[in-house]
Amino acid sequence: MTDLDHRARDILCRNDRGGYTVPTHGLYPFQWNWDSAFVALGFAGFDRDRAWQELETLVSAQWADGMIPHIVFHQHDEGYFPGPGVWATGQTPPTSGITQPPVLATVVRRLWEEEGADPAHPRMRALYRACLASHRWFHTYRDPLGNGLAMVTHNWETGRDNSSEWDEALARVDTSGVGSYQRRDTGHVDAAMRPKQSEYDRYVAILQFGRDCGWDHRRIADEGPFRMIDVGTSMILLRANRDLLILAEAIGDAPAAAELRARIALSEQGMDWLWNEEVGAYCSRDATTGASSALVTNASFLAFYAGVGTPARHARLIAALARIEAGTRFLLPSLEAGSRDYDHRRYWRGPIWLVVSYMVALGLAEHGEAAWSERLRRDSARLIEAAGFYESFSPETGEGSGGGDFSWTAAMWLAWCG
Ligand code: 9YW
Repeated sequence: MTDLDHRARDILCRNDRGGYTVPTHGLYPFQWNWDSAFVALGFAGFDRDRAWQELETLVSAQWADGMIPHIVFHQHDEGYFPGPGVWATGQTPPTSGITQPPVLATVVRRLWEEEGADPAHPRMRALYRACLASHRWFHTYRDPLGNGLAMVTHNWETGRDNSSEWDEALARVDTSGVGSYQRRDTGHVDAAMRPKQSEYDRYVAILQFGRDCGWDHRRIADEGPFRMIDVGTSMILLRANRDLLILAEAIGDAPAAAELRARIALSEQGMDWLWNEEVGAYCSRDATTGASSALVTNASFLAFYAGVGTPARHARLIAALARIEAGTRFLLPSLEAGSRDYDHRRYWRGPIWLVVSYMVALGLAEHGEAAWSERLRRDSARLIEAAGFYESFSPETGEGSGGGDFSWTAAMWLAWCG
């Protein structure tokens, strides 16, 4: 084991709060949904029980309607805004009222296969049921166009919080009733690495809309102030449905398998609508206006991970990757340099996030693009080697940004790039 292997394990163990892991000490003191799925991959290499437990603790907060919340507030901490009192979801344990990208089923499949793929595996079977309920929640509440894509009703649900993709939709959000509040994030890290105040007001306004309708997910989906078809969530959900289908077939759950096959076919077709021929990439679209973001982000390349696209489209995506590579030092930036509001230090407007790089690299390898996949892996390793286990990294300088000793970055070192 190398020194960095030891450090990565140590970060996961130090961020362990007993059955779940905080993303980083201070800045994010609770359990986050997709973080935990990636963190389980990190634990899997040295503590199998703890890996499963991370996922089980997450789904213990699943709502009766099937939603797996984006944050679970297991213990009190004043250091984060918006905390449980602001969300006011009335759940036990307290949670936020929105979700995050459903990577869970894909991780469950991987852990289960690593352990011999026994259909009777009790922990897999319990998590299978949780994933099925969560995917059905997406299909019931988050497919307003009936085309198998995933709508998000808050930019936080995408996990790519301040991506430029949301700017136009956010600009329409009324912030006049937001009132005063105290941000906590800028007390932990440099404000230049975080969303701007005007953006934060909009995030809070969307939250308040959900809270004011008692977290009625039907109403939020129909009338909410922010309704985007997110390319990232849509691709991740498609992949997760494929992985869940493998589990359904192994278990012998024929009705669910049939349902998942139909869902997958619908999504494969629906993805056409996200393809922007002019840009040569899959882009998010506004569910209200139908407008394409026309932006190439790291999520655009999740098409490989989801298994969608024709050879011609793949060629255009690879051309976009080559163009991005030619213009920066490290892959894969969250936004292409030169795009509107690109900023190599500001969160999801440029910095590299290793969990997205990992999913993209996996998809590239599965589609015969071994050299590109390896390039992403090597760049990710170099970033950690030079800067440490940061939340994200500048694609230009390689410097770390956001929180340090970050759980999912450590997990990516252990499970993928290290
Ligand atoms: C916030 C925890 C989360 C991630 C998100 C990332 C950030 C939290 O941190 O959001 O308060 O802004 O954008 O993807 O799950 O690591």
